[in-house]
Amino acid sequence: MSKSKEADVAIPAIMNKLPAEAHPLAENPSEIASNIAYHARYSPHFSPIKFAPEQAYYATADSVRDLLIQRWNDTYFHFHKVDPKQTYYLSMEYLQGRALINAIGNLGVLHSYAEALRKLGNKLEEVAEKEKDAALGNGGLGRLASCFLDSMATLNLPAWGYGLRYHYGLFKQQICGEGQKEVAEDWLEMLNPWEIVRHDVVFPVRFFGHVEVSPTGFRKWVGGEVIQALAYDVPIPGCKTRNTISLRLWEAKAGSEDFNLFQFNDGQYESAAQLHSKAQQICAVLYPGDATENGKILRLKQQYFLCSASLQDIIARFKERRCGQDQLQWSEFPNKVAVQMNDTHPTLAIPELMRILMDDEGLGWDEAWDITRRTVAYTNHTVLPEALEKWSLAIMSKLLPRHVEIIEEIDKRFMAMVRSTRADMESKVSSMRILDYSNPQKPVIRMANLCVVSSHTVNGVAELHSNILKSELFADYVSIWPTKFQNKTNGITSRRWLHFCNPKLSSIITKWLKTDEWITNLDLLSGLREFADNEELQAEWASAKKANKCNLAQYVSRVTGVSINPDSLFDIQVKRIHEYKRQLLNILGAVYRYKKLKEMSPEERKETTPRTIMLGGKAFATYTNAKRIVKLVNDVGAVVNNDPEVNNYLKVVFVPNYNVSVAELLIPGSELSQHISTAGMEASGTSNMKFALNGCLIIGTLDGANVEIREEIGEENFFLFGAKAEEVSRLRKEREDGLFKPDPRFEEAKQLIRSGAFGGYDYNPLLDSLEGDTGYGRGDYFLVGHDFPSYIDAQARVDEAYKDRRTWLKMSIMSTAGCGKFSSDRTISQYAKEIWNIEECRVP
Ligand code: F58
Repeated sequence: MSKSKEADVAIPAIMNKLPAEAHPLAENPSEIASNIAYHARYSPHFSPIKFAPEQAYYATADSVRDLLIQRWNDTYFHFHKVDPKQTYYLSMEYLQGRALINAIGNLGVLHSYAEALRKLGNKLEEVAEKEKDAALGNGGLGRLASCFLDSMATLNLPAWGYGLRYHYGLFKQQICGEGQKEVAEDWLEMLNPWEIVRHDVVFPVRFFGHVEVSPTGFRKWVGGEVIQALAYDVPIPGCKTRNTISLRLWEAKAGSEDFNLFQFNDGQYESAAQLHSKAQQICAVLYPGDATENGKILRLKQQYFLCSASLQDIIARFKERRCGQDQLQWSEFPNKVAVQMNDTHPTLAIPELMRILMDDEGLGWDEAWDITRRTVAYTNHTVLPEALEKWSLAIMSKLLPRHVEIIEEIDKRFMAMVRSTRADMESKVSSMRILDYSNPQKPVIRMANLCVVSSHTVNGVAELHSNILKSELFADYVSIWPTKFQNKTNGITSRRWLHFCNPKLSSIITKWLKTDEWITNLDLLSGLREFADNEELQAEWASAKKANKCNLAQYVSRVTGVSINPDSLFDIQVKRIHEYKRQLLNILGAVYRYKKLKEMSPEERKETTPRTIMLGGKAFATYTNAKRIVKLVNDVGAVVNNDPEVNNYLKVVFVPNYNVSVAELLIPGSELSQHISTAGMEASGTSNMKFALNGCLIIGTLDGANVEIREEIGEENFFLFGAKAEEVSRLRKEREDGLFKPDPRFEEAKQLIRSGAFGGYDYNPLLDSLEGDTGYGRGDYFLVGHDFPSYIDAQARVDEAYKDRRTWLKMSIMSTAGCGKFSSDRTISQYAKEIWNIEECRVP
């Protein structure tokens, strides 16, 4: 080993000088440093000679864990003693991202940890970067669940999350010549210091089998395969409070009794451990492909595994807290338990609760139904028809025969109720009922209908979206249950999405507001409005933004090799790639800009506003057009960025592997962000809130939460364009009737791509989705062509506005100042009051 290499890996001298002593609850830098040294020495995960950032990360995390566990225990005991009504949030997805900075920040020891690590010869930021993202989700829905947990803890609410402990979370995206490549991401590869395995919390979960009927008519589900669900708890610390709640993730296991030693010794290794291998499949990956029947069964198994384990656990706790009482009062259950279903993925919680209450606890239908209905509530996150879950009755009957009986009974009783009370709705019954026999060969269960019929409350995630639910998707139900439907506009946690990811802007805000109370009371940001014109604030604001842009430019250069100019306008669109989100509109706009720049004289170019357009996001592995869009962005970037005539004025960058940690870098460095979905199609969006909160201006349509953001920050601070939601169906109709006349600028942009200017790949199939008037995947369903001219005009307004630095800075400050409403603390308080009926339960 060379000398310098040796020095690299040797334990720093300070580690030997510092006492390696356990100080599990330390809050001052010296004791924290000793505690980290203690963990490096006595809970080693590596050979003992190293203390490089990776080793430092694990020792630091172990040290933080001590403090977390103390508070998490205190919270558990406190809830147990007080026995308040508690909410259980059921979600197939959580996009937690990294935990270290968030944990020490919320615990109020961030600076002490930074100082302790400095004493040990490390930088907190470098150590924190060693953590892999926990990416147990696809996108907005999963990240929302994670923001909600942070707010539940911060608001001292008695609430828990339940989810699955996937071994491979969302894939890692690599960009190669062909475009996106998906690579498995083993986030648990080394070990996960943020979880506590609970060997005492294990429940059996059955699949397949059949229903036995006793002579008295009692029904019982038996046989099939039984897999064990084992709990892993992830402590979730609140901010400025001792309350630390749990995210309980289930892992699937088979027991030693299921291991056939005889077969194994006979050389039949696979069949000896068959159940182990089936158990292993359940939590192997997030969202397994469901094109095949096997894939469908596996996805359904995952959903049921989450629901069954969580409900058994909830019921066990309900009973435990009532032990000693002569008779359990089941009617009390909904006064103690609220279950929130994050979209339809955990719908099986409904028949599962019914099954447990009837078959295991011996309640009758009416009582079980009353309890279930008063317990569960459902959040809808989409109106896209292809995203509304439907399960084949045949598959469901095979996997969950007892649940199918229960679902059929719910369906039957629902139809009877409608027919007996609303004869006028007879014609609607077939579309409202749960079972859909429109193809009698292949009947399906409509999960959203099951949710609506069985929940006491149904909510959308932004005002526009909730109104669309009420007036379109669920309109018929509204006429039966007018008070069942609510709106809960989404929110984001200001801790992760401003305070921790943008410390520079955060300090400026605290300085000008003369308090850091805004971190837990985001409405206080409105106090910035009075300083929006102040030159001193504007100068500080601009310098924080510039520093963040430089930081981002370094990152982009590291991961893509493209150098970008921190003085150009940083324009970002990051989100899952989907045709309705219209990344294609963005890239067509970029192509049009490139073409115009090429046509200009060098003098004319100097008058333009230099731009760096960044896009990022993952495409579903089987979504062909989304993958073509990824490739197109990369191909356009390769040409534009290497064109010496224009590359001082325009760069197009695809930022690979967009995830929570990448978002934490991109958002603080952004100046303009694009939220440009076809109106009516994005339920809410939450990154729009994150960008606006960080002083980034939005170019966007009147869709999802954009509508409310624009209202809050002022229409003069928002670059609006495009068709409105109520115009969309008319515009589609007009197009079908051949009335659409494309703007010549739109034709120019498409033509340039078709000409092969961006390489030899055949983009015709992608661009053809924008042509014609009708047909599947044609006729420009997402109205890119219709909105293109107003988009280009809005972009021209952006270029002009950016030239006026003071006005731009004022708009940026006004954006942040107007974001108080979008705190997930506000959203969660509303759920607590208006849906769950739960109250604060603060640990003393
Ligand atoms: C998103 N849905 C909405 N679904 O699209 C977005 O507008 C909203 O802000 C967000 O929920 C939070 O309410 C979403 O992310 C998914 O990721 C599905 C997960 C299951 C597979 C299909 C996509």
